[in-house]
Amino acid sequence: MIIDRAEVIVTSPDRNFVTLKLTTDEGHTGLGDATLNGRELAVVAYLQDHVVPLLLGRDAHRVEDTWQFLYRSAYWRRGPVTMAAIAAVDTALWDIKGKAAGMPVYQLLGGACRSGLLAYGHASGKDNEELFDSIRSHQEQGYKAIRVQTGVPGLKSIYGIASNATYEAMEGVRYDHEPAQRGALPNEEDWDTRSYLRHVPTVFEAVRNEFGPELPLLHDAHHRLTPIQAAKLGKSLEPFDLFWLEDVSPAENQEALRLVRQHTTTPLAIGEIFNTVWDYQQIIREQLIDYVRSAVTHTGGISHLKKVLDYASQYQIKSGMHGPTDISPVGMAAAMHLGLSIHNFGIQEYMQHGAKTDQVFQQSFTWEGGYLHPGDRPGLGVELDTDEAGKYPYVQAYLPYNRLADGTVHDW
Ligand code: CS2
Ligand code: MG
Repeated sequence: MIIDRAEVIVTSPDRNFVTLKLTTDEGHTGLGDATLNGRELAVVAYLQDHVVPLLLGRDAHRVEDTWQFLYRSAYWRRGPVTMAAIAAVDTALWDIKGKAAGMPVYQLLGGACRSGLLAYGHASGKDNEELFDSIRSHQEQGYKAIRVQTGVPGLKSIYGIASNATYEAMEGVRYDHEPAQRGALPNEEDWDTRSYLRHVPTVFEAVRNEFGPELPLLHDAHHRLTPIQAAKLGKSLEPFDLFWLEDVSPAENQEALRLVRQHTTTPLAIGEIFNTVWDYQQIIREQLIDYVRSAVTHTGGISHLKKVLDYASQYQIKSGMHGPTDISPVGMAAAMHLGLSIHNFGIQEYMQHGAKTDQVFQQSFTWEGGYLHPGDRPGLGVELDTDEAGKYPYVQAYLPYNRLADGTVHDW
C-alpha cells in the first residue's frame, strides 16, 4: 500500500489548524494534526517543502520505519517544528493502518484499558463570583474534573481568564475558545508573581468552601514561577488537595523541580511544550513529576508519545495529555485512542472546539458523564471536509507575551 498523495491543509474556522492528509494507491486516507500555535506556517513549510517529497511512493504500513527515517535523516533533530511535522505523518499513517485493518486505532495499540477517559475542562473568572458560575456551567456540561484559573487583583489580563474584556472585543469570541489572538502582532500582558502567590490560595480556599472536598481541581501556573516560588505555591495549595499543579516553573532547567519536590506534595504536571522522550528523561527518572502533559501533536505522534508514556509507567507516572483548542480534532482523536489503550492513563484535557471547527472536522468521539471515548470507526474516526475548510483561509495570530512592571519580558 503506497502513499501516492500528500496534502498540507491549512484552515482557520475558529482558529488556525494545519492538517496533513495522506492518500494511498488503495484509496485509504489518513489525517495528522501539525498545528503549532502562533507558528503554524513554519510547520506547513517543513511539511510541504521537505517532508512531502520524501513520503510519496513509501509503503504506508511502515509506521515506525517512516518515523525513524524522518527523525534521523533530517540530521537536525527534536524541537517543536520538526516533531509536529513528524507527528502529523505518524498519526496519519496510524489512521490509514486502522482503516486498512478495519479497526479503530486503539485496537491496534493493544485495545481498551478502560471504558472511557476522565476529562477536565477550563473554568475561569476575573473574580470568585464569575469563577463559581464558570465552574457550575462546566459541571452542567458534564465535567467531573475542573481546571481553575483566576484573575489577580491589580493585573489587567492574565492567562486563562475567559472573560477578559480585551478578548470579548475580538469578534465576540470568548477567550476560552482560543489563547492566540488574530492580529499582526502579539498582545502584551502584565504579570506580578507576588500578587499572584498571595491571591491564588485564597481562591482555592473559596472554591473548596463552595464546592466541597471531592471535586478534582487543577491549576496551570503556566511556566511563570522561579523554583522557590513554585515550591511556595505548591505548599500553600496543599490544604486544598489539588489533582495537579501544572507547569510551575520553566522546564528547561529540569533540576529546578528537585527544589519544588523538597517542599511540597502537591502533584506536578509538566510537558506540554516538550517534544521528545529526551525532554523527560531526568524528571521521570528522578520522579519529579506525576503527570506527562505532552500532546500527540507536539511529541512526534502516537508512536513516540507511547514510548514516553511507557517509560513513565515504570515510575507510576500517568498521562495528562494536552488538549486545548489549538490541538485540532485530529490531534484530540489521536490522544483519545492512545489514552484508551495505555494502562497509565491519568486524565485528558478537553477544551471544546467552536461550531465552525466542528463543521470542518467530522468527528465520531463521544462525551458522556464526564468521560470521552474515541468511538469505534476504523482509524481515528475523524474526516476533514476540504470544501468547508476552504472557506476559512489562514489568519495571522500570536500568543500574548508578558512584561513585568519594570518592563522586563517574562514567561507567558
Ligand atoms: C495551556 C494552553 O491548556 C493548557 O494547559 O497551557 O492553553 C496553552 O496556553 C496553549 O496551548 C498555547 O498554545
Ligand atoms: Mg498548560
